[in-house]
Amino acid sequence: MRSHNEAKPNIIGGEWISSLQAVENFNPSDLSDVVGLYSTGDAAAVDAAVAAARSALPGWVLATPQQRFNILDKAAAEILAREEELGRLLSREEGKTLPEGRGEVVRAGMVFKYMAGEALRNPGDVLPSVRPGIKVEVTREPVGVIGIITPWNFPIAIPAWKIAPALAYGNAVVFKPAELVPGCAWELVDILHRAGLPAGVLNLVMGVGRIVGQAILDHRDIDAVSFTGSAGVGRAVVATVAARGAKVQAEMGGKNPFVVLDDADLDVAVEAVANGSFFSTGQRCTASSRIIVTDGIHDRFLAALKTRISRLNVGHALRPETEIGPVVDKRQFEQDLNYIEIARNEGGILETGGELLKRDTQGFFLQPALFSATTNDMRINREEVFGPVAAVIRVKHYDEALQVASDTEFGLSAGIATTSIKHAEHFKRHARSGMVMVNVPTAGVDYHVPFGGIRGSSYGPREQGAYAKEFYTNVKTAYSM
Ligand code: UN1
Repeated sequence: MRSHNEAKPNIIGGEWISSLQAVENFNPSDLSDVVGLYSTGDAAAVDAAVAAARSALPGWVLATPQQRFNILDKAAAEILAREEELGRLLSREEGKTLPEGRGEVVRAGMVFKYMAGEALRNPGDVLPSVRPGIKVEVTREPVGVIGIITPWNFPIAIPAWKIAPALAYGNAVVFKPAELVPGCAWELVDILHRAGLPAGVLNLVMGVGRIVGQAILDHRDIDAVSFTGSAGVGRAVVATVAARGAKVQAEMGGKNPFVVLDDADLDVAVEAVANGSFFSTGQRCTASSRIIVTDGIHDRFLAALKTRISRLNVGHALRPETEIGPVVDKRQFEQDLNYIEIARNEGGILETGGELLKRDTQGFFLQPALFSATTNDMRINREEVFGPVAAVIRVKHYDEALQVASDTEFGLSAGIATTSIKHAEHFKRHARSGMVMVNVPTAGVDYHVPFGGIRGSSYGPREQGAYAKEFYTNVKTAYSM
């Protein structure tokens, strides 16, 4: 941390406010490349942001659906028009490949387009009362001031899918992006202001979780908190926010299974696992990390998968030939290596990968690691790694595969590769998870349908699509005669 007046400022009450402290935003593909300097806030900055949000709220609650639509739609158009530039910034600060970065920017733009429409579609119900002469109206109201805390692995899409519905349904926001990726977050807040968002409706306070994040969780004037991050932090977030009686939604980790049955199309299965386990450097809560394979296809599948992933081109995120970018930072890299060591010690066989690769820039380039001969009770199959590491578990038949798939504390996304309608339908119905994928990767989801899991993966209502209103609105029931 150092003091710097060139740093990108926090944005509070519509004003650009530089703080004395700033952090450097590094490029994980090239640690000598500093993406920029970004101000960091503190509890006082959060206080100021909450006060600004509070005073902007009444005006925003009364804004017409057309006014909200126009602002969100205009922001969407600018995000989409700047796909290449923002995609580059995203790849540069987070380390996913340029096509992945651009894809994420488009997704963020489409989220804003969708949610612009949601501002117009906020229906209620009118019902006759069970008592004579009385009318019942059920409507949805804004919740108030929302605290939004986002992770580093989707620097623009996750902020978009929390901020867009918050604004569409008439809430004001205090937003803290992950300290590793303030760049896209800053651009997004800037875009929304230039699209006409009134001052104070959306406030950006950058900085570290234990200071800025904690101040958001504890603030008595924040009515609801939406968080995405690790399971450990997520549980503490839920406990803290619920204890003061505020609304809370947390999207946390996964230990997502992908089942490969004897009757699977081999190419489909290999592609789904290569993508689901390793693309975006495996840094997705929806990544497949437990690959559950039945006896009859096990050896063929393992050989084909090993060939496919050992050829993946790992390198600088902005190079055109790169398929897998670097691990985001040293801490995550050490965590990945630690789990590779744990898996080895538990008796897993490292089929391929797991080593640090030398490239002509300095970064944490990790060859995707695949283990075989693992069992579901090993730590490698119980704890989230959040890196390019996956483990194969061999099972006898579909019933055992389903049982192993469901034997986890998590429950976000579960996949299966099969050509059998019977097994596909059974799996859709019985997999214990919020999302089920048949012959498609566990990661990489649509923006217009609900996203979320069960058990240790998620807490509170679903995100995205029309379901987002369950969190970002409160229901009111009015009786009149
Ligand atoms: C996806 O797989 O397309 O943090 C989205 C995460 C999730 C989002 C995954 N909340 O990885």
